[in-house]
Amino acid sequence: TKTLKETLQEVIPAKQEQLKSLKAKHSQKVIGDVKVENIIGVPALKRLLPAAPGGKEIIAESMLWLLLTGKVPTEAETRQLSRELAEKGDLPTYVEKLIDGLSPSIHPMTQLGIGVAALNHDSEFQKAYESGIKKTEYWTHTLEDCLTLIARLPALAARIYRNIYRQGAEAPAIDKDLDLVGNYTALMGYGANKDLTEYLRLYISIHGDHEGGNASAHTAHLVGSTLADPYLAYSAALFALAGPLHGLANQEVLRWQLAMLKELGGNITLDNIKDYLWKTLKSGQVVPGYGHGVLRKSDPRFIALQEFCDTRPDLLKSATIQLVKKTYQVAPGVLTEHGKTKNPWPNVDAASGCVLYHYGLTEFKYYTVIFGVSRALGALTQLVWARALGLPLERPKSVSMDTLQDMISKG
Ligand code: NMX
Ligand code: MLT
Repeated sequence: TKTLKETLQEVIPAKQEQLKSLKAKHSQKVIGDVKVENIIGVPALKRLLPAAPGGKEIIAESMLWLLLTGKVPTEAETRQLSRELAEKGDLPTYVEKLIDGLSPSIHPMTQLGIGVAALNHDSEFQKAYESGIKKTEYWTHTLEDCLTLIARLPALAARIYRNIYRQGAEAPAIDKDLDLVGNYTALMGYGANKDLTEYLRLYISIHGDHEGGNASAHTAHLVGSTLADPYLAYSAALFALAGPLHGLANQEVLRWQLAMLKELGGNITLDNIKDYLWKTLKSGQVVPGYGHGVLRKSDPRFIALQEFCDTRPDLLKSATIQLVKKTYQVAPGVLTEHGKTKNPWPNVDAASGCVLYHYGLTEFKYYTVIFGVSRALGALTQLVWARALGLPLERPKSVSMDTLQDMISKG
């Protein structure tokens, strides 16, 4: 069985040639709009990618392999990657001490960003860069850092969870025979909760990537384009993810739903939900979990999470999940009538938190951290490829409004 690095070594030269030829022959050609729906869809991924032993849902390792290499991994490749990540997964003591020293009142996302940035203490890329490696070698050291970072994220994120919400709870050792998410839930103290673990496998796989242009992955790309190491680039990405228009919507949806449940009491009718939606909009707030920068239909990841719920009778009885379903019946109409958003349909965040809540992970301020563990898959893949293809420093042109007006008036 080939390792992930060996597989990448085979794939990269062809892509480098492809980029060279595209630039030489077609750099001025406009290719039109690419929609997310035109790219490989969630249902196909669910069918193709290996699950955990005994599980049904996609796991982070198979998604990472696909994202990095463009190939569907075999069962053996997936297990080998799980083991590699588990072996790299322990947190260095200096990061444990740093995180333990933070006040539990500091937001979990801030803590995650701090911990990830501090992990750059051990950056292979940084060391290799200082020793004067060639540009063609950048990607291998970047890959090393990216795999170490992905491997350590569960221990870091779980430590933050325990410090804030389960003070004094002991964490088990990382199980070398378990997948990344299996270890993550065990480290948080939910190892016995098999339903939550399966849900998190799906959640973490499908939140991993959404083109390169989403705010967090794009931030990692921008910072990475300065040749900052992957830890710094991903730490920056996490702070983009922590904004309420992006990943924090995960937490905001739950906060908004619980406030609605409290206000409506037992009266969860479609008309009452409509009124609550209008109240939210009239007070100048956005409806969290609805709208999107590029999607113009229900997010396929929202649908995948709904399907997860639809096959489990216990989930269908949950008050928060019923609320998600009822809100979906009326919110698109209300948002269309409101007339502002280009996309009145739900995004992934409209559904993701309520299942966590039902399975007992009720601390919704923590939810975006889980998104942060996941988004590393896509953002760091992009960084490896940026280095393999030698992409340049990102520097968009910036002009003042006066200059712009001048340019327009001169035609
Ligand atoms: N509720 C109320 N107003 C909305 C909503 C919404 N859910 N979505 C968009 N609008 C408004 C938006 O604020 C803007 O208003 P204005 O002209 O006053 O500035 C107008 O509609 C046009 O926005 P769009 O072009 O449709 O959306 P844009 O690309 O600017 O923003 C989001 C995309 C996702 C930021 C926006 O839809 C939003 O704020 N949604 C709620 C927050 C959310 O769920 N974010 C999570 C996104 C997914 N993720 O994980 O990152
Ligand atoms: C994401 O997964 O990052 C969101 O769907 C937002 C986006 O793609 O812009």
